[in-house]
Amino acid sequence: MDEDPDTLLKDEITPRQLYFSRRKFLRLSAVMGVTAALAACGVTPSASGTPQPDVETPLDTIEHYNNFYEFSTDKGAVANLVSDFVTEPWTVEIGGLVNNPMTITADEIISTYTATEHVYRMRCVEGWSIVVPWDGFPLNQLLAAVGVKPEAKYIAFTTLLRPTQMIGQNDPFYPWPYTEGLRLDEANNDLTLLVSGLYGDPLPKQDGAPLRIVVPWKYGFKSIKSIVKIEAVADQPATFWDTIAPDYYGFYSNVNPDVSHTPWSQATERRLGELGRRPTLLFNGYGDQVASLYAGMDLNTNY
Ligand SMILES: Nc1nc2c(c(=O)[nH]1)N[C@H]1C(S)=C(S)[C@@H](COP(=O)(O)O)O[C@H]1N2
Ligand SMILES: [Mo]
Repeated sequence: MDEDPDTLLKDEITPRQLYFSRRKFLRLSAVMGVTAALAACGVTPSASGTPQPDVETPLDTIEHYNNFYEFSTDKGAVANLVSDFVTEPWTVEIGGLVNNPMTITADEIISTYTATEHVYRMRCVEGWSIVVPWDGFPLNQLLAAVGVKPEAKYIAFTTLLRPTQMIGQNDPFYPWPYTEGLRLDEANNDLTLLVSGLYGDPLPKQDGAPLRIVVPWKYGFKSIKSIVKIEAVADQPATFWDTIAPDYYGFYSNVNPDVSHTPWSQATERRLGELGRRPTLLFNGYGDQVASLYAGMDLNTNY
């Protein structure tokens, strides 16, 4: 970009939709040109073994197809219900078994740690998937700064509890606030991100503003939104979905086409925007980076 943005006429600015298709084109050409770019671009092997490029899901789709039960169980309704949700100021408490517990604002976290783009597949346990260019940084940077004590074996996360704005929290059926957890080594894996943006812009409220966790090799519900607490703990923490339906949604919930602990199969998925279904990959295709975390574990019983 050589032009001084101030000298550009309004109607010369590339429309957002075109900007996104241009990104798509660049990604595809990188895939065709350089084999080494395959991994960086998140290329998925197809059933036939031929690499298929992961095309980023359009922002418009990502912003209007949301699971965020604090607002609604209707995926299409969430985006319309977040307008009164106040995400500024926002405080995050980091504590438990750590040497330097801290209460820090989301702004401080965002300005202290450099966010970079990570294009990840996200696979929902319901059987759909998207490809998202997140802006974030590895959670292990923050955990190193607070100094996790050796007794800590897990990291527990908590979403804000504010039923006046998160109207879904008035439904007493659910164990609010939403909670999640990771084993410490999972939380420290470089793929696990603290995310503050999407497509180069701050995170939309419906996607978990101002800060969420993203764990791409696990079903989407592990990627907890709008967090206010991060705690290092000794014992495996209770989680929202494991509390509601432990037989369906185990603590690990690694994406696994062969283990369908839900009444429906997890073997295939519908990539939003595509016709038909594609095969689901073990660890959502991130086995190279994470399979070693589960060496010797029976994935059928540890779901
Ligand atoms: N706090 C909270 N986090 C949540 C959820 C939720 O209902 N509440 N839904 C989860 C589920 S099931 C999925 S698939 C993803 C969806 O993220 P997205 O709307 O940004 O695509 O968020 C996860 N994080
Ligand atoms: Mo999900």
